[in-house]
Amino acid sequence: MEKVFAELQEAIENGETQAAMDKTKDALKLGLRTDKIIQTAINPAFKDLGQKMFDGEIYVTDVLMASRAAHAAMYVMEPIISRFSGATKGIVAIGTVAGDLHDIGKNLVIMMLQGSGYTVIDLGIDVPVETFIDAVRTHKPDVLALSSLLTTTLPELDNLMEALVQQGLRSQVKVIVGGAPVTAEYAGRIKADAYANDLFEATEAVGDLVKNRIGKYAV
Ligand code: B1M
Repeated sequence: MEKVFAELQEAIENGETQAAMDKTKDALKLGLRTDKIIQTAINPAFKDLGQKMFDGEIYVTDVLMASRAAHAAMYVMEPIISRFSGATKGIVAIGTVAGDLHDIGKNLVIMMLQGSGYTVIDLGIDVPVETFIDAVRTHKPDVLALSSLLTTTLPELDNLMEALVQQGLRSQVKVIVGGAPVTAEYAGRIKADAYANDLFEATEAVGDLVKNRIGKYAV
């Protein structure tokens, strides 16, 4: 069992799209759960790549190839994760903030939310504050979810919170923030409603927000 995780991780790190798809199929055939596959093969692949990039062992292009392979693995799992059918539990508008092009984590959060029964409006990457504000007006989501992977784009989270207040929209939507450099402390400082560390916490936190509960991810 560990072999298939190691092989999938290796395929992703090497940017081998077909192998990543095949290994994901193998893992599913072995009866392994999608959350286990994400936690045990996909997340570690990017932890490793991040370190290698930091150490100068690989280049951005290598990471891009790996991202493609990870997306292919996620594509294989998507029908299983998103097979929830029934009335929506709530609407979530999500995007990666302006200046930030990272979307692997955001896409995992989306798959998990969809799989758990939420309607998700994906605003994409490099999303300016105005687009988030438009989405609140147009789609009236229960929750606005912001992802930031760069320290330099963290102030965008604060800008969005300020814009919501200025536009008189703050009471109409709950806000959850996440992404590697985001902390619960920062989320509290900018007066977001919740912070989540990973896709599992994000889904649980959204559940609390939709039900107006002060859950363990409130900040
Ligand atoms: Co970039 N990158 N990157 N990168 N990259 C990081 C983030 C970095 C930590 C690498 C490093 O230096 N060690 C570093 C940021 C440093 C910092 O600011 N603190 C960095 C940098 C510097 C850069 C560039 C500036 C590099 C350059 O060009 N010199 C550049 C910036 C481009 C831009 O955005 N403007 C850049 C570019 C890229 C690629 C395009 C090559 C590629 C992104 C491809 C893509 O996303 N389509 C990339 C990648 C892949 C990474 C690393 C290696 C992996 C990120 C990832 O996908 N992780 C990353 C190093 C690392 O993280 N170890 C790195 C896997 C993913 C599953 O985890 O995204 O953390 P993550 O998501 C998690 C949680 O964070 C959380 O749940 C997810 C699933 O559990 N989460 C949320 C995320 N969003 C959430 C929202 C929520 C709740 C939870 O609620 C709303």
